[in-house]
Amino acid sequence: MNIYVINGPNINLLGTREPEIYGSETLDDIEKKCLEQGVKDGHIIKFMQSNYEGEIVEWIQNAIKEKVDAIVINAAAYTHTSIAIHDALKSFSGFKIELHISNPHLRETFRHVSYISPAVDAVVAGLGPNGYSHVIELLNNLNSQRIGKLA
Ligand code: CA2
Repeated sequence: MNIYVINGPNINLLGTREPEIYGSETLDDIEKKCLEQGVKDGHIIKFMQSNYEGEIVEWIQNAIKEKVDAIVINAAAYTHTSIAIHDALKSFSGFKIELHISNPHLRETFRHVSYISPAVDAVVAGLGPNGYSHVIELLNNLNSQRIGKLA
């Protein structure tokens, strides 16, 4: 499969502070593990991070154009605000997984709302930095069965 892993604002700061919430790995460490898992499973993975909402929208549009099979997205704070990313994801017909390192439902109430969840097939949250490679592994089995897909 061809997979885009898209990361939103401030995720480039992973490993620099708040290790009790996000762990101590850097984004480079996470990318490395993710790509290793991808090679093991025979996937082509493009790993991206941006602090700009419009750039994330363009990457999703690019995934549509390039007929990418799956998007894994940690939209970070844009999860809780972005109708633009919601709309772009709705237009992508491949498999979509919303990913969070922490479990936003155990945190401040403003993190309890996700504009991304209604536009994706599945949500994975609270598994720490390892969530990324777990999700890549999961995609092997989930690709052919989009059970419960309402979006
Ligand atoms: O748990 C997640 O993965 C989040 O998407 C992370 C976002 C947060 O806004 C979401 O509610 C949940 C924040 C990412 C910022 O990460 C930092 C890590 C270390 C230092 C500073 C920021």
